[in-house]
Amino acid sequence: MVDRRHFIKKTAGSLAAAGGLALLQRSGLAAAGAEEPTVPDALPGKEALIKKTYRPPNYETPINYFDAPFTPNNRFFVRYHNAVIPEIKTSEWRLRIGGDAVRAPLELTIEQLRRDFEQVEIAALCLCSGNRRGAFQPPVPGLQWGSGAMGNALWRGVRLKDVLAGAGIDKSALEVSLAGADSGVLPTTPDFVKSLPLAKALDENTLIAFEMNGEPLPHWNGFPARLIIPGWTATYWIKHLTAVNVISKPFDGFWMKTAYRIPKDRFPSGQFSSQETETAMPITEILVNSLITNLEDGQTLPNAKPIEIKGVAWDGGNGIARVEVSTDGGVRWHQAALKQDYGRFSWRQWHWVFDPKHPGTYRIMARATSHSGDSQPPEPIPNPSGYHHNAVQKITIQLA
Ligand SMILES: Nc1nc2c(c(=O)[nH]1)N[C@H]1C(S)=C(S)[C@@H](COP(=O)(O)O)O[C@H]1N2
Ligand SMILES: [Mo]
Repeated sequence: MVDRRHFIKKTAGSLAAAGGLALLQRSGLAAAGAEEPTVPDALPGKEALIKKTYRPPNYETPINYFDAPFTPNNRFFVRYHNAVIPEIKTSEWRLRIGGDAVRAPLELTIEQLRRDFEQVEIAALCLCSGNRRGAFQPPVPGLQWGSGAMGNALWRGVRLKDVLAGAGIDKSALEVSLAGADSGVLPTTPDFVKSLPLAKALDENTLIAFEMNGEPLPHWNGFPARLIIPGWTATYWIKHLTAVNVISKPFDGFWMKTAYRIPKDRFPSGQFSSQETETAMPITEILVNSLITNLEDGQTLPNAKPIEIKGVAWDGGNGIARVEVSTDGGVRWHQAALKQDYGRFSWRQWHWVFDPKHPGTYRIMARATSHSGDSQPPEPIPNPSGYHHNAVQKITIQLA
């Protein structure tokens, strides 16, 4: 029997070559997406991912896909705040550099961007601020992400600082605001616009990327160009980038002033003083964290053979010094082996072989420590929007 779900999946798949929500909208399938359970699990051009919402598209990656050092483009998570996501033709795309603190506004085509500036490649983890929000107790409002709102990739592009140098920065410059081509359905919806402190915009690792894992960016991950801010959570990694403004005043849009903020007293300094109040600051640097990628909570395994426990660990750019694994709920810890180092902004794969002597229940935990000496807390740090969940993971498995 070809049920509706199957039909839509197939239809979505056949749209993959052309790609894009606009096609789904034209085919009338997008309307079905909002409320009905019979929506595709695979966006055009993507493999089936875990759907949180369809409009706007929010899909997380199943954690067993994190078994590779780089997350394949067609398995990479997708996160949008607004539902109107135009399909951009490279010939029509322009990047506009402006703002009140720029000397000579610039407009660049994708060819100019590729040709006129030095290209660099960097491995970096793209991590949603709200990854693991669904694990907060008590629950907090927002998308109830599991652990798959992240992905590690090799990004190729040009330095934002080189592009800004082309326009010339005035002494009055304070922040750099960033906007993409997507927008809300209603004119009243605030556009997803973010800003960076000038120093971070001028950091040599801050890129305007046009390639991901050796291929053009997928539509859903920001084609034809997006920001890469290695070490900072992905809220600043603006997709379908169209406007970069160098400004002399703190940017006061909704997504800076109201959203993506954390209490100042509970987290390390945010490095974004122009956006801080007495009590709150924007979320910025990624905290040290780890994830077990090949075991599930509640899983039953045969006792007969050794189990290789595998995972990934990351932080905001100091790099991972060690990962320890416990199988007895944190009484004893064993040092895991770290795999290849792709640079301080990449996650690091690790593994450790557990050779259980008896059947029974085991509490598996993993704990990463960065080169700065920071380690994961036993419980997540409470904050109203459920960001930065980096508590030590606890998984219970049965060996039968
Ligand atoms: N244009 C645009 N860029 C955006 C967003 C968005 O809604 N629109 N969301 C940001 C957030 S919060 C995240 S987590 C990342 C997700 O990147 P991905 O969809 O490529 O995985 O994109 C960022 N860039
Ligand atoms: Mo995010």
